[in-house]
Amino acid sequence: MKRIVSIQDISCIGKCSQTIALPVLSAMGIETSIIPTAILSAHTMFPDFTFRDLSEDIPKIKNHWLSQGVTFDGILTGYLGSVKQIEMISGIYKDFGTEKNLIVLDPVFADKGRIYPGFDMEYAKAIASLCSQADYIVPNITEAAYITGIPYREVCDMAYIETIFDVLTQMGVKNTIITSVHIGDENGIVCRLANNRRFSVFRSNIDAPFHGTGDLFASTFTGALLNGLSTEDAAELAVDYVNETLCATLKNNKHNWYGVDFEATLPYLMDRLYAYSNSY
Ligand code: PXL
Repeated sequence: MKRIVSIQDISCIGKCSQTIALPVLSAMGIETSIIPTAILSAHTMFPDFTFRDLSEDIPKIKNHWLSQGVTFDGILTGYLGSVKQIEMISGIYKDFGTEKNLIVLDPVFADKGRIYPGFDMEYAKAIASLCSQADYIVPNITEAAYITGIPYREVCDMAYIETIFDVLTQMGVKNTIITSVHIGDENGIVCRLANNRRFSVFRSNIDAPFHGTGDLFASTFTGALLNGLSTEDAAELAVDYVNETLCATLKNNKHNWYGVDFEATLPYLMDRLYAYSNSY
């Protein structure tokens, strides 16, 4: 069985980060270890959330694992609490990264043109410096704009995306998937791989302002890669699972305003995953 470590916060209410990564990766057949970077009473869409920084624990957890000879097939990083933690994660990549394992970084700090509460431009610059250490980065379009220093545009086209890719390449980033790209009536992802191959996956736009969909994409994409899917298939599966989940959430008129019903669509994810696995 493949083993991954998911490094992101625990939000006690409001499905996102670890409370999405853990169940989704486990359901995809991957042993999922975690490093919680912070504990919040609820994700930051809630007013007055509490925040406990767990930075002190990160080196202790890392050193214990090193003393036990623990290894990972994958490292998935999401929401981090501070610039100091970015340096710690860089150390984790150096200590646990190998030629063979997979490092996926979701540089979570902004969406829809705005930086999330608690983050600033200093954080954006610091996370940009971590991007070249990952095998894949999966920023949304807002984060990609901040990381590259290119002004965010709500209405974008492929020429704009190419400008972002060019800067990311200059920064030494290997493979990038930009999410939440709206073009016309569609929403999707655009990918540029290290061998300069490009592809995109677009579906009809679903207008639903839920938190956690980026985390759902990153977890599913990473889990699919660890299950042996190609980058294209992993990205398509992740887009479709997020869309299926948004549709199911909106159909449930008792859904919460603060999170998606991804549990309801896990059977869809399993069916699709097995179909891909059997087709190779
Ligand atoms: O979904 C990303 C995310 C993760 N963790 C926390 C968040 C958010 C988005 O706002 O607030 C705490």
